[in-house]
Amino acid sequence: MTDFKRKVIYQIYPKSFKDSDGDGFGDLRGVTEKLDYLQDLGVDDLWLTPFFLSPQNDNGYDVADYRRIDPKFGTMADLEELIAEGGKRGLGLMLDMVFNHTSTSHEWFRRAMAGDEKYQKYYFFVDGEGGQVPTNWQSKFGGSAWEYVPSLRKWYLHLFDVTQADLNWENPEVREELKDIIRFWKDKGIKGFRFDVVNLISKPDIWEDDAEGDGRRFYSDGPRIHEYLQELMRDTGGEEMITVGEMSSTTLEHCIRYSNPEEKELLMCFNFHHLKIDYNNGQKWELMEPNLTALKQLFVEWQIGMQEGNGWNALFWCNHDQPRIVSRLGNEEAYWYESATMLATVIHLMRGTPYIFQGEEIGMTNPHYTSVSQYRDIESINYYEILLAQGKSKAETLEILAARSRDNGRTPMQWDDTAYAGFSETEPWIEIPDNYKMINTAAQQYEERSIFAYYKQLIRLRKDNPLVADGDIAFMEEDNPHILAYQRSLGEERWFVWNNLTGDQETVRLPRGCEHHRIILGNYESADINQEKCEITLRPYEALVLSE
Ligand code: TEU
Repeated sequence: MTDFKRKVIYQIYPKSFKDSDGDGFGDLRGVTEKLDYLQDLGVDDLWLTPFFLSPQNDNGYDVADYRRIDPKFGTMADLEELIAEGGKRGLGLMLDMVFNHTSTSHEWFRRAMAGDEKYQKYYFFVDGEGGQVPTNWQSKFGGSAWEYVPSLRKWYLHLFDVTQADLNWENPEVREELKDIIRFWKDKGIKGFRFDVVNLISKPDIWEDDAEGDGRRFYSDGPRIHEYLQELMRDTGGEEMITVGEMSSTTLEHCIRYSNPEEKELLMCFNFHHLKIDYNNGQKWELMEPNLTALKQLFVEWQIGMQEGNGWNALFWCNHDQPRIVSRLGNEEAYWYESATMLATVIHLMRGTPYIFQGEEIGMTNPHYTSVSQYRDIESINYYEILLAQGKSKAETLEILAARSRDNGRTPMQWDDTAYAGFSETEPWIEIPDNYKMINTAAQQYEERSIFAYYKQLIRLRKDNPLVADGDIAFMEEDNPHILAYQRSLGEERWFVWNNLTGDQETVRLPRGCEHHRIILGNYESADINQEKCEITLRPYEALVLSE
């Protein structure tokens, strides 16, 4: 499995992709309807977020049965059709395995609650000393990470919602159950897996309070994490699959181990450090202007670090947990096209495998909701109350949600300018941004100068040029916080990639060796290169790629 370096993966949030049966809720047949569109874009594999049986308290990340499809999304026959139709178009399917926790509606948890000791050992049911909560750890969605069960006189651990109970990977029976689930889906023709918060699965041996934080330092990249991943891959034929781990609050050292082929763990990992550069003091719910210097430093650290350690990055800006990147780091009004295409260039030509989140390829924006009633996400709704209780005004709280809510990435895919953006024939489960009349696939798919066409070119470049997949990376303009620039090289070949991260004009030096260049790609009609002075002037949000 080495072709993953040549691939571009497309993430689908099925609930918001395409509704085929008119209930306002996207489904698997909706995905099948749009396969030609995805083939035209040129992506390789499709990662679908969870559509398994679930009470949907966390939009499917609370799984009640890993082998059944939630009727809201369709049937097993629908999935089989999607696999077959995808296969005809060279599109492989990747599933999202939520193995850190199950829904409290899962049969295992229900049996545990009914007193079955075998299943209590599948989770962390803990006696608190003197009836006290076992530790002061906080749930990532707000409040304590422990819930008391009076009938058992024990507490159970939930790092996420109270209806998402953490599984006990220390128990070998749990590990065998999870391996069986992988085998089940592989047999159905699934090509790969994205493992949800997989670096949180190994918990410490003793439960202790965290005097410094919310507890994450005890369980992120926990004590037996590498052993568990190796075992899972060894026993399920991991080397035949596309595998990516979602790593929460991780380190470079661990990610090298997760993705270095010699360790036989995963092919690649997501980390989130570059998406916290607008968190004030690391706090998601405190707004701050993006720190571009920090952004650059993080890219340098992770790109060079992973290269030296022979690890592999999953490259991304957007997913179903993140605000839209053009709203966040770009300028969605004055430079919508330029900033969306520049940000795409940054990611797609670095060393790693790029992921596109549905709608990113047409420059979809945040919806700019103004009322709490427009939000659906459990985290947003919890934090609305938490922020108000902290004394923030309603207006300030709504401003924070509008910038930070995970719902920003979950609005329906904008297919055309008809009612409900062509997503559904009826009112969708979550409101569509007003700009769908202008921003939609119909307006872009066959236009020469469109964000869609630009993404298509970036994907093509990776397929046609081994340098993009296999080349080395080195950074340029390291001291200029406004320009993110790097070189890629393979053998005799060398490319230079410049990205102006700002709305101001910037002049940079043309590097030696680049006097007789060729323009590979750019998001302005022509490049402003002064050959005599050996300079390039980069206009607002300009991206420019030259080869020697
Ligand atoms: O997300 C993991 C995660 O930690 C975050 O991205 C989370 O949204 C953030 O810390 C909250 O501020 C994954 C899934 O992508 C997410 O949708 C699930 O809710 C979560 O795991 C639990 O399964």
